[in-house]
Amino acid sequence: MSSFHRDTWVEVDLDCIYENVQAIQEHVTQDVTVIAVVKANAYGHGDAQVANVALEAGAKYLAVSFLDEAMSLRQQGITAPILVLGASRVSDLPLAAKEDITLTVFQKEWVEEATSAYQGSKEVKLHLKLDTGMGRIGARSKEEVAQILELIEKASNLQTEGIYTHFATADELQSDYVERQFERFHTLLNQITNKYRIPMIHCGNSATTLRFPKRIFNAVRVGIAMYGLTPSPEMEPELPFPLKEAFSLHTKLVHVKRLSIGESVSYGATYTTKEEEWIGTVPVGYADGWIRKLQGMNILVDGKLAPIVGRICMDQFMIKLPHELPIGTKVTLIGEQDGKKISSNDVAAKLDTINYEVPCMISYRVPRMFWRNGSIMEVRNYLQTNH
Ligand code: PMH
Repeated sequence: MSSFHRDTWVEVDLDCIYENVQAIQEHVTQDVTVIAVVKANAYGHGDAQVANVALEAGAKYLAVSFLDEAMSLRQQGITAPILVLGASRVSDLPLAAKEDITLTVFQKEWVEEATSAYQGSKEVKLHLKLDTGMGRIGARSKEEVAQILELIEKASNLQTEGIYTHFATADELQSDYVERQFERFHTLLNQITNKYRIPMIHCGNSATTLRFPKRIFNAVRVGIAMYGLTPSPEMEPELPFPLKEAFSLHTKLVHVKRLSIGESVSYGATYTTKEEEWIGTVPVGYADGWIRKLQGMNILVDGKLAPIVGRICMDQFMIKLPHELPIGTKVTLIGEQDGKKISSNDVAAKLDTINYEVPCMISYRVPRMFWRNGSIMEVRNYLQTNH
């Protein structure tokens, strides 16, 4: 277990993630493979810790964005299958083979190059990505899909294990666009499935999985819901089961002072006291991902809301305290105190962004503390290299 030497930390409640994955598995039935999306350090929650608990709860596959993220999981002892969702280099095929990592393919040229460049004897599993309207990566035409599958079929060391697409608007209750994507996916699949036997077919992110559990083929790629966050505010009233938010962020007051009327706080002197005020200094700043736009946000101290006053600095900011409080008093930026809660949704609303961005933006300077079965299971300080 690593140690840390600053009084600022993230808590990840792995019990919440366990329960969310179980609920998702029940929702889609046991026949459907849950692929736990743990890219970007599991949306800031800790890649290996989340992966392990998701696998314990029933997930059978993991997904990351690029090969280094998959390697990070392997280096932490994870042996479950891992799908890389983004682009990989042809020259990394031997590494993917050695580490048993599944790659996404979506270009005929890439597959052509791969079939000539990769001469290894060990088979590499591939999932073919189709672009049905996301407009990001994916083969779009019937012709290209057929050519890619044929090239892979001919290569003895490549296997098409899966075929998938990604929806752009599944979290919007207005369903026209997602219906069009479903339709295009079906059309492309129809020409393939009588010719090839592809074991895994998937199109579901969290929103699709929660809203259309009967239409998600035989696997789902679930990220945000596993972390206990709703894919969009408009889906909140529609949730088929409650989600448990796993991520919280805490710190402690490092300095407390009383300012008299007319005194200013922080860079630019943008905040001036209107009365005698108790001001607390909090050792978190924009380099921790707590960005300057959060000036004015309320956070929790002593069970009460307290506003951030003055500009947020790189490593510290100030709050207006409800009254005098001792140094060392716990401050909660995301999470609960005395029944009051600040959700990642609230931070996202303040920043005019989506909740996905909030745990992702809390930087590697902030250690993660992992709770499991009601007690601390592990602490990870990313600034220590011997973790
Ligand atoms: N599949 C793919 C291909 C993805 O890119 C993502 C998330 C997921 C599944 C999981 O989605 P969920 O978290 O909504 O369940 N990708 C992204 C992204 O690129 N930006 O925000 C989320």
